[in-house]
Amino acid sequence: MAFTDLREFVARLEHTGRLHRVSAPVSRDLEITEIVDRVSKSAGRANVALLFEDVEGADMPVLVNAFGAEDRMALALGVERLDELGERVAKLLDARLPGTFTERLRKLGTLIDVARAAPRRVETAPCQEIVETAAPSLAGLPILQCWPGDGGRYITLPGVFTRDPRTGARNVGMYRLQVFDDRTLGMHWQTHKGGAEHQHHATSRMPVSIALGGDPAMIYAASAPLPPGIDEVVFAGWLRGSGVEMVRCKTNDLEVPAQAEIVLEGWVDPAEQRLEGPFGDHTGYYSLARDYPVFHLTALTRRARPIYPTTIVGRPPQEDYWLGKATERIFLPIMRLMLPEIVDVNMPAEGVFHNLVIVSIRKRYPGQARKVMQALWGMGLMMLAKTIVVVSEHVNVHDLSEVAWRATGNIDPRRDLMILEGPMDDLDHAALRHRFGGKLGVDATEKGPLDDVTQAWPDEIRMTDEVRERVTRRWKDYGL
Ligand SMILES: Cc1cc2nc3c(=O)[nH]c(=O)nc-3n(C[C@H](O)[C@H](O)[C@H](O)COP(=O)(O)O)c2cc1C
Ligand SMILES: [Mn+2]
Repeated sequence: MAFTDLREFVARLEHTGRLHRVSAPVSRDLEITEIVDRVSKSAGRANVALLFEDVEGADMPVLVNAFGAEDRMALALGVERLDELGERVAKLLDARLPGTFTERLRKLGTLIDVARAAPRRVETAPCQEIVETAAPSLAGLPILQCWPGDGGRYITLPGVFTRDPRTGARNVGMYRLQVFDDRTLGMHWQTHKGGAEHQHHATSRMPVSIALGGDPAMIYAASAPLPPGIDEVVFAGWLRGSGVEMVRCKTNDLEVPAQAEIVLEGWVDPAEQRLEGPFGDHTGYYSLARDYPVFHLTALTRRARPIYPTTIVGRPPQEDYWLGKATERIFLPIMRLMLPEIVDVNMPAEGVFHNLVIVSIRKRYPGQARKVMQALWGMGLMMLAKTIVVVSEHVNVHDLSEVAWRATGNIDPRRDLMILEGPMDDLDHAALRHRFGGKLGVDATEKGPLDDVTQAWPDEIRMTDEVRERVTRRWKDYGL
């Protein structure tokens, strides 16, 4: 089921006991962070979405942690388990394969979903109930200072809309924005991202629009690492099962989701840079202040009574872990399409997406674990993965205790580690150079005749089925 907008999602969260309203007055400087950090790191029902209704100096509520647990992330995308999304993608990819007539008919149904995913242009939009073009200002927005060492206030849950200056193809990315003043923001699109690519090809001022809020699938889609040229708005429409309504901006020729809460219209000059940061980042460290492009505001449009959506990043786990988990589940079938030996993938919270990727594979020939690592390092934003650990197909990649056991026991470091160099995330603070550094591949699969072993590989300890069943059957007899 698709949500029309953020408030519908909020209502559903509240209705299902997944949202807590904080009516006590709170400060947008650090206090909200400390509350959210505790809530997002707690387990079970204590981890809820938070709607702060009385934020000092603001006349709109602030929504945080709406996506910060598996069930809320799944709800946002209209499923019960995130794995269902991967299953939908797998079906879509399979639809092109030949089959019997009825099979193909059924597959056609899946394809028609794609046609329904196309965005729909509308002329009037809730996000333009109020239009400020004469003297637009960010001053009315409850933009947070998240951490004590931050260089200022940051918008943290935006969809940044741009078009490729050469082809007109759209990109939407989630890139944080630092407030420089009431009309100027730092545009933190990192080197390898879609917005930076567009800027690279721009020869003059480039229109940029920023949407806050909108239906939750669209918010999520901004964070998804789709291949260049694939439109996040179509992807959001496919996730929702219905095209996203788009409206033309007032002061540039971009379109934004009509159902957004707040829209910032403006431009970026490809020649202009300014020091952005530091910012308490999702690595758990402050990212250093560096030069990034600058966004100039030309209009602020919004609903009459908007909700301001934001997120806190910091030492994991935080809300962004769940946005990433959705991506992991959705992209698994696509990885499998290229690398059919892949069984499962886990990017654990501790690895902050790019620091640790655990992959299980079906191994058939020498060097296959290395081939998988190298292919992943060549696949989209997987290029930024620092450590890739490959385990055998029967290993549960989501059980970090099992992975640590196998990955330390099953390797001879002289044979099974591969160290090479490549592009690194802008945020990697340990790389030898900014954005370039070493990568580690760990082949933690069981070794056998394929792998040049000189001593026989032992069997893993397992009880016989017969005895296991007997003991289960007789468990009460033992008085345990
Ligand atoms: C909460 C959150 C904040 C993010 N902040 C940034 C950021 O400041 N800069 C950046 O380049 N990527 C950031 N990302 C990651 C990008 O959104 C992600 O890489 C996405 O793929 C970008 O879209 P693109 O592939 O179209 O460039 C953030 C992700 C999340 C979930
Ligand atoms: Mn993109």
